[in-house]
Amino acid sequence: MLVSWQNSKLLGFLSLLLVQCGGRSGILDEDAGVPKVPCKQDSDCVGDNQCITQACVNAYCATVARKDCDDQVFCTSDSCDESSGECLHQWKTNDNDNDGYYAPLPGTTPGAPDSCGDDCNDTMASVHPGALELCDGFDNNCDGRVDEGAFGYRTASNAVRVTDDSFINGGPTGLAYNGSFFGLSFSGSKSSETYQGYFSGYESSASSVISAINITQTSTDSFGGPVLWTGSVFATAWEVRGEQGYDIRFNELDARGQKMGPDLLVSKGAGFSVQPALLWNGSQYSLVWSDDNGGDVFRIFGRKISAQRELSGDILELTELQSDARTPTLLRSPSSNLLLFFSATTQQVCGRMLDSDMTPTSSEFCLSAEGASNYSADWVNDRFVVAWSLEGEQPGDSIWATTIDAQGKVTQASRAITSGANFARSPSVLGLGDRFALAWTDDRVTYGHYGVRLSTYGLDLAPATTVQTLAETADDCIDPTLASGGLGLALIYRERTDGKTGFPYFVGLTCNYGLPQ
Ligand SMILES: [Ca+2]
Ligand SMILES: [Ca+2]
Ligand SMILES: [Ca+2]
Ligand SMILES: [Ca+2]
Repeated sequence: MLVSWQNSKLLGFLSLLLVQCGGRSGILDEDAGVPKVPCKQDSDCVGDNQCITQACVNAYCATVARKDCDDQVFCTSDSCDESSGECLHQWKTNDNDNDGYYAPLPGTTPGAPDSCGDDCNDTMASVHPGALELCDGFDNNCDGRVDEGAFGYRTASNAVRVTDDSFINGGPTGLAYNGSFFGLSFSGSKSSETYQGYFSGYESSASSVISAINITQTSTDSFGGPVLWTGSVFATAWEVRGEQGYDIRFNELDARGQKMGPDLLVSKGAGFSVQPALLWNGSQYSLVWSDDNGGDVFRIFGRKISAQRELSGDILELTELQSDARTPTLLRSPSSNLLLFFSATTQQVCGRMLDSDMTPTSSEFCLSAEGASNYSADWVNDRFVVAWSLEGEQPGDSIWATTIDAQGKVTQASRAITSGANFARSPSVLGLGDRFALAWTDDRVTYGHYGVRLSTYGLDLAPATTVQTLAETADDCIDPTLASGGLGLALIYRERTDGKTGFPYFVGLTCNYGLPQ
């Protein structure tokens, strides 16, 4: 409700009358610290601030009334414009993707009465209540189910090699969809050069939108890192080799892959700061990485970064010295954050709950048996699904998974969720609301030879579709990563030409409709 200037003057006049009748007792504490203005009558006390009423009290101007702008609406922040005296009612959350639906308050469920917003994804304009459900890997209509009606996914075209012939080695590191194409990061080296981190763009059809921009641009080795889309920019972080060890840098990229500003140095000090992982919570970034601080044991550290690409607060220590912690990831539920890491001491996948300020809210816990290797996780409906492979002297024959709730409590004991191969490794979990997709590599087609598989699973970890092969070539296809977007999902993986060399590949996936295959 907006109150006009005239009305506000009238209200001021009425309150002045009331004050005068009451013998000038209603002086407010607005004037504390303000120099006193002498007066003889009320008309001497006309100030610039239209939100207050002043009167002459004991020969000095005093504030006797302040305009009440409270609209009794929980989801608005109320204020008064001092120059006009108009009440302002600012909605507490934003509509960042301009689809007409507000984001929920942090820590609330979209559409809940206290959420002040029902947009279940405020980085995508194609997602909001009532939207048409498309095959795009997102829950367009905010009913809690992604691509409902689909029975899994299949490749939409042939896979493309991301690197051109100038590269002699490389591997993918990150993938995110921006509403029109997938941004992809990879590490690559050209003949006799260092490794560098690159950024490319692909449509679902695998046609190139942005070709291999070197985004790390260092004279020493640097590598690609994770990529996410905030709704307006891509964000990425990477590691750079320096004289003393490695450092972590961060930047944002626009839709052409161009940096939004100078690189931000996030880690500091001697030693190895490596393996960055990124999370965006709608208003700021959380960046975590593994760091030995110049000592012998790696721990996980983190730092917040503002939407203006500025460091926010100091470096936070997120794990304890008791375990050698590597390869962190950070995930978000509506009410908590989950830090996952790999304990090199016990060879286990471990974790810890954090609040949105990255303050630990639980002690550390481990989810896998000893002997675990690669892991992946995502938030699915009301739980985190965490998957890993086991690796002793050789890889185990299955991908394992468990589920934990938003407080970190295990809700389903870990168990093998794939079968039918001799060796299985490198899971990639992608939440689909009421189920999840899992990509992994195994040798089910030819003994000892890796191809990329995909299946979807229910919340109870039971398979919902049969296993699809997404990549099977003369070379091993390893290290798959899934992301939502485009015609459904997209997959990046590495085709390994021998023990040491390989190249990153991209392929779009689309929904299978009809009977399960
Ligand atoms: Ca919105
Ligand atoms: Ca939206
Ligand atoms: Ca849906
Ligand atoms: Ca969809």
